[in-house]
Amino acid sequence: MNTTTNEKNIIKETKEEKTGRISEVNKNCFKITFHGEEIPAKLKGSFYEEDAEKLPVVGDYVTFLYNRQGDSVILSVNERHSFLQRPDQAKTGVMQYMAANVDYLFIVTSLNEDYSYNRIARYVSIANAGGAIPVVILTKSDLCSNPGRYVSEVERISDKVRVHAISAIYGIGLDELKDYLTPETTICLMGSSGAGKSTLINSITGEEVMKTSEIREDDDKGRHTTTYRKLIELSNGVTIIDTPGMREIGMANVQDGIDETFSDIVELESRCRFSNCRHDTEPGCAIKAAIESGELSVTRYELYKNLGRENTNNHAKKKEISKWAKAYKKIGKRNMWD
Ligand SMILES: Nc1nc2c(ncn2[C@@H]2O[C@H](COP(=O)(O)OP(=O)(O)OP(=O)(O)O)[C@@H](O)[C@H]2O)c(=O)[nH]1
Ligand SMILES: [Mg+2]
Repeated sequence: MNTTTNEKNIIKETKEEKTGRISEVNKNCFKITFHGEEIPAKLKGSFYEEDAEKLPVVGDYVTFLYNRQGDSVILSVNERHSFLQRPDQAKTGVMQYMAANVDYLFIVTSLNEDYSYNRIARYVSIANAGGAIPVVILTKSDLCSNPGRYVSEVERISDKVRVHAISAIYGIGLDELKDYLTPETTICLMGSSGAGKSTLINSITGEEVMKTSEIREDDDKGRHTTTYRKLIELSNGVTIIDTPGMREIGMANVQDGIDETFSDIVELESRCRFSNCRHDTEPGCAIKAAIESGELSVTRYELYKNLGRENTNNHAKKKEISKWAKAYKKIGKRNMWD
């Protein structure tokens, strides 16, 4: 790909490559944090030939040519140590790439109508698939008479999940989060609108870094106050990524994450007498035996099966779509009047 005039000018002016971190993405406009500054940047032309998953997302470390006068140019994305993705809301199987280089995914759910065991399990699988550690934060404990009940329920999803019940408003449970707030750590917050993600960030930082707003009284739903993903570097060396509330969270490309979340079920399956056991009427079925003895709960097993099924269906859709996209790209490159 040819270097554009703008790119040439920047190369002439600085000739210096720097490394920074993507703090915001807005279509083709990016912001990079670099020594406490936020620098506007665009992509080098050759990126437009790349697959979507190779484009920079919030949290990516990038090499760029620094331009003090205008947009800097992003040259490449450094290798990621974790990468969070999910299928888009329309369930077309097209993936949405959410954040990179996240150490802990804070799955934020409030202890009101928003609480959903099923949704938490989905987020946990996404964190496990993407290489981030899932931490469930049950917010608004001040509005709930028995937060402990929910904590134990979430703990039963997987032994790989950590759970904390907090109240950002009353400062309850915030001390427990200190262990995560260590220098060079990146924490990403995800969850429904109104769950209290931005409020929690403000409580952690002790400043109003993010805007928050009241939820609707009739159904406890939020107002989509945070509208784009935003990376914030705190003075203590912790990096936080706030995200807009998500209505639903689908499964695709995360079978490994589902298997990790439900590793005990995978292990039980491997103990069935027949390797192709459908856990139905086959003799020597370890799953049925575990359910009968009470070792495995039916609800949890059903959840594992449903998430797996959804993941497989969406994966098939994704493959079909990428076949179409590739064919379309090829046609697009030929002369239109051929
Ligand atoms: N009672 C109570 N209210 C809380 C708590 N945390 C947040 N809230 C309230 O919940 C409402 C929504 O909080 P936000 O922080 O804006 O929620 P959000 O998750 O960032 O929402 P989006 O930006 O829309 O995704 C606000 O009115 C907060 O004051 C809490 O611990 N207890
Ligand atoms: Mg918010």
